[in-house]
Amino acid sequence: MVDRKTNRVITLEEYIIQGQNKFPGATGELSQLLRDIGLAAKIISREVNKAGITNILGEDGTTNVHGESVKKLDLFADKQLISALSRSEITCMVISEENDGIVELDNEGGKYIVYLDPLDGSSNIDVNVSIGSIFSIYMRENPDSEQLSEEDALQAGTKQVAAGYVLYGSSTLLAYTTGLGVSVFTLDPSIGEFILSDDDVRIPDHGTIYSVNEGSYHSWEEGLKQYVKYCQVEDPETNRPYKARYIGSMVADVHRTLITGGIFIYPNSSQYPNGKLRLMYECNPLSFVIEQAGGMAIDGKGRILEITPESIHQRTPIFIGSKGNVLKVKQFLAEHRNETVNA
Ligand code: AHM
Ligand code: MG
Repeated sequence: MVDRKTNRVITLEEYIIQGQNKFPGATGELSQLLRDIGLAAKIISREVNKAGITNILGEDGTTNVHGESVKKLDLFADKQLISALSRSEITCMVISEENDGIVELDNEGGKYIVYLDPLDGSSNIDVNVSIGSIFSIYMRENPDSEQLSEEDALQAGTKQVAAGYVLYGSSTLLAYTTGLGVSVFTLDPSIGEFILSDDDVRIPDHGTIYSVNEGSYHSWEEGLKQYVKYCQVEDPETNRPYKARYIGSMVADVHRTLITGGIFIYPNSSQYPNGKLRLMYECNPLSFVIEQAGGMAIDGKGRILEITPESIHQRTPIFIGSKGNVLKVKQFLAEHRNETVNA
């Protein structure tokens, strides 16, 4: 995307500074934090792209806090992001999928708390399929308290001051929101800069793609089974049957949903009674982005962003995407749960 006044491309750095200048008195700390994440994203992207030739692919041999095997690139991404966030004395603590408890940074006065999924979709790493990094940023609620604790970090998604993701796909892109719409940048590897590609992405109100792991069909509740059947029925008036697409990397599936419209679902099931995906570093940040683009994200009943968190690694079911599609699945779920829908 080209700056209309100067007729030249806009880099992530320039865009962040321009945004900051719109708020007289802004300290520039959030801008610095976003730039730090941008730097880590470039380093991770470089490593993801050459992973096959540097023996970094594959298992690390340990398991993370969820008992899942840790891939080497997961650890690399975790270290890069945490070290980037330690550079400027802005962030006091990080919570990451790869670490059991909170990670306190050596910045006592740091105002910000950052949640990270350093490398999402890790089962796709070894097979050259898109993966991503997700971030979610909060202000520390009690900046004067001496001891940092998990309680400081347990805030509802509505309190996020910024959130976004990096997608390592056919190109690397970074999308983020600070609550003023969604901006997307594409990495130009020849100059090592993220270049603005869209500064106000809008998700279509309705889409014709549904995205869910149908292998788990038999463990779903009845309302979801019926909704997926509805998606598959032929009805030219409503453009059905819809297309099914499932990458297995939430960042990639949600990014496609943002651009083309439709719905991504990771439901509760008999296998995962509370869903599989994590509220604080997967569902909240992506819900903030999708809502800012005009879409919707619910846990089957209420808004994801309004969930009061009880633990930093908590899971939630998620139904996220175009308003039309999310409202439709909500209706199916409610009908079969014998509830009334207040859409
Ligand atoms: P991860 O953070 O360990 O990579 O797990 C999260 C991923 C999501 O990216 C994706 O949507 C989901 O797990 C896929 O799970 P499944 O294989 O059960 O469909
Ligand atoms: Mg993940």
